[in-house]
Amino acid sequence: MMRMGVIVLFLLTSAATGLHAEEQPIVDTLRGTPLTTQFSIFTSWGTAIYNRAHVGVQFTLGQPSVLTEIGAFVNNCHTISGGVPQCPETQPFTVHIHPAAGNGGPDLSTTLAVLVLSHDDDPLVVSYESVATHLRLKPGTYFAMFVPQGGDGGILLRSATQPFDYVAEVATISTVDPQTGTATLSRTPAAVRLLGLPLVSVVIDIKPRRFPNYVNRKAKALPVAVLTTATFDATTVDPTTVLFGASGVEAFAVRSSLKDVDGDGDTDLLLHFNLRETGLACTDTAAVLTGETFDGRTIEGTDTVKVQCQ
Ligand SMILES: [Ca+2]
Ligand SMILES: [Ca+2]
Ligand SMILES: [Ca+2]
Repeated sequence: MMRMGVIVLFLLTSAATGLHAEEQPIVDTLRGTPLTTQFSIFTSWGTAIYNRAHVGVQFTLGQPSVLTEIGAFVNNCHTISGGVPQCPETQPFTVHIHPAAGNGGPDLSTTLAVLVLSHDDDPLVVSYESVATHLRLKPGTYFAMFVPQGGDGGILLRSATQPFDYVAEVATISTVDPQTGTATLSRTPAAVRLLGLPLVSVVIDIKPRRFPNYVNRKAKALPVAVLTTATFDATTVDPTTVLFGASGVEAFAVRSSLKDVDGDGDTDLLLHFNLRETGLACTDTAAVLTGETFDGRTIEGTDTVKVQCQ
């Protein structure tokens, strides 16, 4: 007689899976290096960053997204002479976000954000310096350019030997001379990480069930509904996180309620905004609503307006 072993499969379900929005790497060439690593500048090599050479990493978004963190192993100090740093008051690097231009490099005529990296204030070590952000971006190709402040300079880490041998993974890097606009594009090891979250597009209705959406600037309150659809449950939106206005960052809701606004049998979210706080101007033809769901997903919706200014 054969005895059959009993195999018990434990199906583990993680509360984190599918329930909580988690930042996902858009670019990650760190090769798993602990973010606390400090590489000695004397045994580190990298792409030079200075006022005639801004260095950036290319990234592509396949869906509307929120950029949540930009970081890199960088060091800045324009001169280290005989082992002694000659940069008494170094300022942190900044990061400029640009869309890609037709030639493949960054379009410097359009700056979507300027952010300031954290700063180790130690010219002799290369540290992971980063910034948290909440930048909403459409699908497309972009560059995060590392830009020095003043006459400073430094490196974006490529490789190091202390405290351990390290070579970053390859990223698509552009080096730009901001004075001439000359841009080069290369595949180069560079220790960079960009994190993001997919943006959930929602259907909103300004002045529910009315169209066109005439906005009388003399009115006090403006009602806006987030509609429940086959793919989105508006009751999952945390009303305290919602912002609405000309660009979607202006006004918090002064009150909110759950009701079937469009009469299709499911429950929608109805919000009221103080019109004066929305920043809507006579020339605006659309308004944007942004916010988060209770489980941390970022939402965005837009609707047309006709602002009456007479
Ligand atoms: Ca440093
Ligand atoms: Ca409407
Ligand atoms: Ca409904």
